[in-house]
This record gives sequence, structure tokens and C-alpha cells, in this order.
Amino acid sequence: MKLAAAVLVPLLGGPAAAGTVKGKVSVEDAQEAARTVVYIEEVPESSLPAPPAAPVKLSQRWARFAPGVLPVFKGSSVDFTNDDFVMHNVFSKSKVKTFDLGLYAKEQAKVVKFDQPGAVEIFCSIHPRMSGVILVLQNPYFTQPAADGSFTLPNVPAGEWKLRVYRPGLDKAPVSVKVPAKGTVEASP
Ligand SMILES: [Cu+2]
Repeated sequence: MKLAAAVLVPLLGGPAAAGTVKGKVSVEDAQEAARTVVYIEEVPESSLPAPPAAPVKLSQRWARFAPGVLPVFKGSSVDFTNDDFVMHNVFSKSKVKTFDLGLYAKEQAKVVKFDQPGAVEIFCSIHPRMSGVILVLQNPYFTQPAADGSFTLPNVPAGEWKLRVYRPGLDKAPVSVKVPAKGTVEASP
């Protein structure tokens, strides 16, 4: 029975020895917070879980990509459903992933898998104002801050990692964070 419990813990709650990273990043307002991602730069590949089986949705609504910045764990698929009455297109010429979904109508879903880490800038060929970013991350240890910039990143494997802030146009060096096997550590990336 003891053995069963030890096997179940990593399956249910992520890594067995894992802590929480808490802190605050500088943001102007809720909109800027929504375009901000806080993430652990890299952990050993051997400790990574499987990517999520279900696609993450990135909608096209009111001639905008929603959300405008979407962080995903590499290996995840993104469902680019058109929720508008007008046709849209999604394409990217990024180094990380190049694709073009063509024109498609309301309620049509298109799914793309993102295997390589990096920022994938996306656009729509018929609405020049439409732009967004899919931030493909090496691991699932990322979050987006609240409107005041505060964030909580739970279930991070214990160890010393680099914590980074991403926002389009922002270029900020990472900070080191020593994640305990249990409990919380404060960090200001
Ligand atoms: Cu469009």
C-alpha cells in the first residue's frame, strides 16, 4: 500500500520534490499582465512530464487573437478556432515554426503542434492589425501574472533554475531561483 501511494503522488501532483515560486513582476495594467509570462527557463529533459493530450485554444474573436500571448509546453497542440463571423487566416514565418492555415470560416478548427521552444509570432493575412505570439516553452513550469503583477508558480521541481519574464519587446536577464523540495521561495524576476 505504501508503494502505491508513492507512485501516485508524482502522477497526480507533478514532481514529488517540488516547491512553489512566488513573486511580483512590473506591469502597467491588466492588459500588460495578460501579455506577460513568467517561466523556468530549462530543467533536465529527463524530468519532463508528457505534453498535454488536449489542444490549447487560441481563438480568433472580434478580429483579434485571444489570448494575444499564449504560453504552451513544447509538444502541445494549439487549436486555432475561428469564433468570428468573418473569415480569418493564421500564419507564421518564425524560425521556430512556419505554417499557413489558409482562409477559414467560423467554427472551423485548425490544429498545429509546437515541438520547438521559442516565440512564434502569428498574423492573419487579411487583417494586418491581427498579431499574436505563441511562446513555446521547454517545460510546463510557467504562469501568467495577475493584473498587479503578482504570480504563483506551483509544482516546480526542486533545484536551482533560471526564472525569466517574457513580454513582446521586453529583454530582461533571468534571475536564479533555488526551489525547495517543499514549501515556497520568493523571487523577483
Ligand atoms: Cu483575420
